[in-house]
Amino acid sequence: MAIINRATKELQLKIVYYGPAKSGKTTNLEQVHANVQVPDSAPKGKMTSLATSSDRTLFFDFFPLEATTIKGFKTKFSLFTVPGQVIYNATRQIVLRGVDGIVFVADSQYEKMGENIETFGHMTDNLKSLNLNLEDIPYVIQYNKRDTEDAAPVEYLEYVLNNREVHVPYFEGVANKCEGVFETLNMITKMLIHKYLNK
Ligand SMILES: Nc1nc2c(ncn2[C@@H]2O[C@H](COP(=O)(O)OP(=O)(O)O)[C@@H](O)[C@H]2O)c(=O)[nH]1
Ligand SMILES: [Mg+2]
Repeated sequence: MAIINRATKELQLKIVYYGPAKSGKTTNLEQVHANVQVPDSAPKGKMTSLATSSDRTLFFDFFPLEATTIKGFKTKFSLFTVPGQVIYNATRQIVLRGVDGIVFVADSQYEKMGENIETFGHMTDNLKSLNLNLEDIPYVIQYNKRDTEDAAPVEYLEYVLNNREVHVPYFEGVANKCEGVFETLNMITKMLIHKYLNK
């Protein structure tokens, strides 16, 4: 649900980074926040934390430097992470409300495969309870932690996590070194801009 502000001629799109605990969602957001290029006239928002007890939901807004004017509207992106632990499922559901695009940050390590699959399933369920279908929401997958010793081959991850009717773009990541972070973000923003341009 894109937010259209006719007074300021802004279109606001919400991107949620979803995935199991410790897969690197917060690291992705921190890297984007630290390194994203924005126009001088529109500084990026502060990284804001919506504190739950021990895990955090983070978000910030920015206007990309590159021209992203859609039908005369400037496009602002709001990036959110969800708390990783299953006990915060209520929060994760709230964060998904009004989502326009999703980055699913998977942990490449073999031992995390069960958690990856389970979290993907919970995400689909949480969307359903908000009357949203994954099929209608642009999303990409990031296979993060490619630098770890027991990282599964990408072909395996693709087979396990990207085997739905529509095969979505995926990226390999080493988020703490900012590898794959902007490739992932650029793709989801491109997909969203494409979607709203063609409306
Ligand atoms: N080795 C490795 N560690 C990573 C990578 N990305 C994130 N981390 C680390 O993994 C831990 C969990 O990351 P975090 O972003 O907090 O995960 P979140 O729970 O999904 O938000 C932190 O210690 C990060 O520094 C990566 O690509 N490789
Ligand atoms: Mg986090």
